[in-house]
Amino acid sequence: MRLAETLWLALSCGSALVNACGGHGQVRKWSQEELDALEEKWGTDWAFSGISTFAHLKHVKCLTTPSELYDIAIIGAPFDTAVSYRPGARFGPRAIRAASARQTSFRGFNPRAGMNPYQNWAKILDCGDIPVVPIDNAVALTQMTTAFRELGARAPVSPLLSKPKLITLGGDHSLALPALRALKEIYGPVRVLHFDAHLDTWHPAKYPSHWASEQTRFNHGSMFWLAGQEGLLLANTTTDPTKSKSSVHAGLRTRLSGDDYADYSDDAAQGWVRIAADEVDDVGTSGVVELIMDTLGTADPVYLSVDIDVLDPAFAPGTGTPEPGGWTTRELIRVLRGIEGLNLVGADVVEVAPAYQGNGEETALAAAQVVYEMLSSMVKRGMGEMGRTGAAGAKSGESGRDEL
Ligand SMILES: [Mn+2]
Repeated sequence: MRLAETLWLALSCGSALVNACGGHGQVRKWSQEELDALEEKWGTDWAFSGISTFAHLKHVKCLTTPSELYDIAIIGAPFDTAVSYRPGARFGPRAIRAASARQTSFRGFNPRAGMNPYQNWAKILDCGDIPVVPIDNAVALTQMTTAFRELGARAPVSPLLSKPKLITLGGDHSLALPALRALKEIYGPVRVLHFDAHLDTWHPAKYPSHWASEQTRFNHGSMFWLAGQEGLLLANTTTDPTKSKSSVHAGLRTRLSGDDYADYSDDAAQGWVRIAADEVDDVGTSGVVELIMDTLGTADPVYLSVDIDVLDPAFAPGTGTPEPGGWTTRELIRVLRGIEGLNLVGADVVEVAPAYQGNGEETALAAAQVVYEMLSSMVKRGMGEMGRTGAAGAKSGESGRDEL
């Protein structure tokens, strides 16, 4: 070795940089103080900086990281080949993540709930997307069912939960079927609270075609009919008359098949209560909340499914089957805030198809806010079980911040 090289090595590797001489099996050990200083210096993201995850949450591809535990997982299901009209919801998860950018843990306090879901007892992760196959719906259904089973059966971090909760970013609405299959295995049959312009309890034959097949039965308008057939919904499995109407639609304004109310009769026979979009004008958002809570109660497990087309196309144009005459974003959020007492065991927001809206991101912004309200309700219920309340309702003056 020439003198100059020897000198250089001695100077660099013999100095404070000694452990940075990588490539020879030496890895510098960073002290916690140094790491804290780096975090202090570079660790804060602006709303518009950083890689896009939901609300800047830590991203882990949970399906390939079975050792990673969480209390609530955000999981994308970018699938849209079971739709009956406009495709495009496969781009929903990334649009919702982008629209959630102004949600951060340091400015995440929810004044109505009196707590910050991102600084509380729950470990919340963005688990990435299920890589759903777009060219074979039978495989896609198997993939989604398998993924929800694996993610939903994992041990939670908090002793408050028996299992973690999943919030799915759709994707078209058919993903509710695999989600309910996974929930059945953990909780038994569940109730559903379904916000939508449409019934989605249609018998597959209501999509008439000479070319109908076994596979065409699985679509984004029939998944709740299929769920009932598979015994995933409480009403179809109980003889208790108080639970014969176990699930609720809210925000309906769909046209019906044929020349009568047969679709409604079919729906009622499957155990659903219907709240039309127009009813908000008569009873207000608080009346809608009352109707929902009277049916669902606070004890039974509930799956909350929000089709963004429950909103009027003026507020959410970026969706596959828009129907005029829907709720405003404010009305939907107000109703969601009123139902925080439900025992939510899983949720989704679906049918966000960003290609059909302009640059304003209205649809995805609404969906991101819906997820924030879902998270707030799930975390707040856990606080209640710990004997804590949110800051707004606290009698002892304790804050809603994480002290665990
Ligand atoms: Mn739907």
